Amino acid sequence: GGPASLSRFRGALVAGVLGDCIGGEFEGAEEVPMESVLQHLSGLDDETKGNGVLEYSDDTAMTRCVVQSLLTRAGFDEQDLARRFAKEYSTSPGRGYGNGVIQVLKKLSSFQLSDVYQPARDQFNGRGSFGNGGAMRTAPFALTFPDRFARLGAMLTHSCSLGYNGAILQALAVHFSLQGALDLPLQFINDLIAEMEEVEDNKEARNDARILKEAEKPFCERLHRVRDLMNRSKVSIEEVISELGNGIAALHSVPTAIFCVLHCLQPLEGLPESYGGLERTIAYSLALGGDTDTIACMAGAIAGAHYGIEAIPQSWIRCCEGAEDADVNAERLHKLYHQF
Ligand code: 8NA
Ligand code: MG
Ligand code: MG
Repeated sequence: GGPASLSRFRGALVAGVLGDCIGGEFEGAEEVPMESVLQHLSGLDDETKGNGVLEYSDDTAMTRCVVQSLLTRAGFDEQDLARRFAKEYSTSPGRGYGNGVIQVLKKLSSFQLSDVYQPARDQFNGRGSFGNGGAMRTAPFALTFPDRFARLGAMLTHSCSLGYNGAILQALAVHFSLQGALDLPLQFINDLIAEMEEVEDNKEARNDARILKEAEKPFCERLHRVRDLMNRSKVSIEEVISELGNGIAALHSVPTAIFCVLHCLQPLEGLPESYGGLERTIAYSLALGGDTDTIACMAGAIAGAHYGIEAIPQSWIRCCEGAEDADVNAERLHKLYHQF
């Protein structure tokens, strides 16, 4: 509890929105020169802009559903959350949802649905989605019970273990960061590996990994790569992309987001000296290209939890749709959690 924890939680929810809104500019781009990133970011300081000019996408739209559901139901309620996802999609279908998840969201609108997890199970010939759509919306779960809620919250759309385990990893990363764990980066990554060793230690995970020709414990393997990259003195963008990925699969984006945060704890060559760690993290995430909005959203949430709300530039908040809402709701959710 306490003011430190409130600042961190506000930071997590607000910086997640910023990553999504600011990162949308480069979503799907194969190569993003740092120069373009810095130009985009310096445009946010332009006083003539501002007041929500950068719209949020599916990442924030779904995170807002999670927040509203937790607040309204005072806890996790899959029926309520499923209804909110479906309603949000039918109200604003143009927020850049993944091609597969749209089918789930349409089915979730149906009134006579007895099992809200069934539409997700039917995806991709019964394999379920391994996209990062479950992981991108987990920050609100990170204050308490991150693994259980993140898993259930993700399974409403992502029933493949490589999808929902990515959501668990992202929630755990935000959870540890909220507790100040990034003060000891090596301990942080080792703790995540230890947690994921257990999370991936079951039949479903091993089966999915085998079918998709991944390592026996795919997220653990990727986290080991993150640790190897952390320990290197110089790492190029190309190496990060080839080792960790920048794609729409949770496996190719959650460990990447974690790496972005770790890599940006110290000043980086090629980034303005005026930048703090939070700005560095967002800038670096965008420079990777690929699924930039989602990777910046996830990295933003982890970094925001570490640096706190005070580290976030006001001008960035003013430019991003939904950033002020996220701040107000973070306070409400923080209050609610501390009644438990
Ligand atoms: P999803 O569940 O539709 O998954 C995204 C994509 O991953 C699918 O459309 C498939 O191509 C692929 N995929 C997932 N699981 C499987 C599987 N088992 N077998 C084969 N292919 C599979 O959507 P999501 O909610 O996970 O979203 C992931 C990303 O897509 C997010 O970054 C989101 O922003 C979105 N996205 C949107 C745009 C856009 O048009 N604005 C561009 C890129 C990504
Ligand atoms: Mg998006
Ligand atoms: Mg995306």
